Amino acid sequence: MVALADPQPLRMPLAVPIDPSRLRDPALHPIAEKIGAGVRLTDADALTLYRTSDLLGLGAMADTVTRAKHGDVVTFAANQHINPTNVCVLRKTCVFCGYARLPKEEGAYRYTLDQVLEEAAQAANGLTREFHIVGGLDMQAGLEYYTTMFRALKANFPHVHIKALTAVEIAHLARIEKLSWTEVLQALKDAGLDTMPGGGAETFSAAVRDVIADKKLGGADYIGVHRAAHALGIRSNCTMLYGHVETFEDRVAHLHMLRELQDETGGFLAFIPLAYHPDGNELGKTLARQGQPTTGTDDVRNLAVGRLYLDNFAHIKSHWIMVTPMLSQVALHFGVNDIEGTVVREKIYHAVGATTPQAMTLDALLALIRGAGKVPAERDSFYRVLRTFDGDAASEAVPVPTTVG
Ligand code: V47
Ligand code: SF4
Repeated sequence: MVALADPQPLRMPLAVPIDPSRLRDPALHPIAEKIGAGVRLTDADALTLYRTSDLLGLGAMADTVTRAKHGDVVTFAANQHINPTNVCVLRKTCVFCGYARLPKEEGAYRYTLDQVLEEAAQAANGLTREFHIVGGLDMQAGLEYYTTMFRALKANFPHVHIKALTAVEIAHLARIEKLSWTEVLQALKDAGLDTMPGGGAETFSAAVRDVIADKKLGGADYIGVHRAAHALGIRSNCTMLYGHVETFEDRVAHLHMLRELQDETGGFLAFIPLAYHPDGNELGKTLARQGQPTTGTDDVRNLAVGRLYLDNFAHIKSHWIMVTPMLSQVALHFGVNDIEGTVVREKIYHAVGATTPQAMTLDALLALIRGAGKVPAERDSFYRVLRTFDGDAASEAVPVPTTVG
């Protein structure tokens, strides 16, 4: 077992007093009392939080806990997304995904190493501190494809952290290479993998997976791969895809599994609820709310419930690409302390119809955070604050870029 890099997340529920006059729904009072006493919320409490119509009361509780953990600081990272291949063996069975292609299908691509390096070259500006690398389950992109890629990226951009490959991709590599998850993870770590992103979780419920991702790695195995990563000292994020066919009970069961692994390893850095986008994918055509994305209230509710139920997580992240920058700004009062940052050329969500920009300038991100009355801070991939932007200037003498991406 390898020690996990600091900082450790807060592993215990915090005792945080909540002003009962801010809660309109009486069902929230006993939950607020538990939070005030530092008592862990039950699954039934989480269901109450999902069902309450007192959205502002829920937000008040989530915001109080967030302030106790992070004050007014909201972090972001200057990262760059690279999606090296959209070829995926699950293309026909993950019916919510509009990004994947079969090998011979129009629009299919697989980058050569030179193409990856060319795309990564934007990091030469010195601003990008993290590559976020995910793609399809491509039979022609085995372990060596990725180890060669990571070694080359580290050689060319030694200052850039590599956050790469979801649990589903790790399991796929293990299967095609006939190796264990741990062997794959160790080889990738040796080649330069620093942390893992949280994609591929979807909703863990077997009944939901039967409908939306029939052949995909199951929830218990998603947890198993993250456990194996944490044991090697590789920290990771986790996600939950919501707003498709899942129930509130499914969401709570999903959060339960994440909280249990976090109790065990402390290896999760952040929880990121992902709003299902119905355009450009098969599942969207079958839903009653044809063409409609998730609602703003459901978006902030998922973030707030995550903040309150996942008491052993330090960071709750909003993904502005999917829920819009405006909603992400409001979410800063619903438990969010981190915003998916200055993303360069996001492809996965834009393949399913996201109309948000593909990248945000630093100035726009700072304005968004300040507009919510919060203090922006740039962080590294382990959530260590690198510089804060209180007032109009950065706290350190690091050159302030005017645009990123
Ligand atoms: O696993 C795919 C989701 C995820 C759709 O760890 C869809 O820092 C909505 O996990 N509508 C990949 N979502 C993205 C992801 C992520 C994003 C940002 C930061 C991090 C992190 C991780 O995107 C997939 C899937 O759950 N996805 N299709 C869709 N139609
Ligand atoms: Fe492949 Fe991932 Fe899309 Fe599923 S969600 S088809 S595993 S790229």
